[in-house]
Amino acid sequence: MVDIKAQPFAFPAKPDQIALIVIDMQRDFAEPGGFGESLGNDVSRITKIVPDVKRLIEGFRKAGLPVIHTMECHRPDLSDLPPAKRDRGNPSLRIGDEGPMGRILIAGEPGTAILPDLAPINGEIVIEKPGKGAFYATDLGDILKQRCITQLVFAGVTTEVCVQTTMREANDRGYECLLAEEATESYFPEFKTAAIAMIRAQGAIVGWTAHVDDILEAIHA
Ligand code: TIU
Repeated sequence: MVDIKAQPFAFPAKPDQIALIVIDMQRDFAEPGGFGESLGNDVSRITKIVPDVKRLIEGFRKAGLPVIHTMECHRPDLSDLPPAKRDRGNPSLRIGDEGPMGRILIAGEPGTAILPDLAPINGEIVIEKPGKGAFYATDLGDILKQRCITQLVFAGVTTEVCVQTTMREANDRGYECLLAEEATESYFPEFKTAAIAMIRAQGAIVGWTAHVDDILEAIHA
C-alpha cells in the first residue's frame, strides 16, 4: 500500500491491484474534421493534454503496471448505434457519415484511431465501446476481474462525458477510482472544473482526483 497525494484525501494505492485506464484519446475527438468538431467544439483543447497523458502512460509502463485504452466507436453496419445517439443534436456530420478522416466514429477508420503519441503497445488491452461508459456492452468488467484489478486511475476525454460516466460505472461496481487532473480535458473548461469538484465532493462520492506528478511519484516509490 502506498498513499497517493490526492483530493479530498490520500488515495491508498495497492500496487498489485491498480491499472491506468485512458479514455477515448482518439483523433475523432482531438483533430479537425472529426466527431468532436462536427458537434461544434474547439478541439484544440484536447491536444494540449497529450504530453501529460503520455507521461502517465509511460510511468505506468515503466512501473510494470497495466495500461488499458478505450475507444468510442461503432460497427460499420451501425447495428450498435441507437437512433437516439445517431440523431441527437444538429451536428455537421453524424456518426457513420464519411468525413475527412473516414467514417465518423466507426471501428477501423483512420479518424477513430488513438492519437499516435498515445498508441497502445503490444499486450495492452484496448476496449472498443459503443457507449459513453466503458463497462456498457464491453468485456471490461470481466477483464478487470480476471486480473484482480480493484483500483483505476483515469485519464482521457472528455472529463464530464466518457470519463465521468466510466468513473461512475466503476464506482458502482466497487472499484476505487482516481482521476488524473492534468491528463483529462473537456471542450468546456467550466465543465472540467465542475466534474472534478463533483467527483471528489462528499468524501470522494465518485472518486479521488490527483496531480499527474503525485501519481507518478507514488507509483515509482
Ligand atoms: N469520449 C467522449 O467523451 N465522447 C463524447 O462524445 N464527448 C463529448 O464531450 N462530446
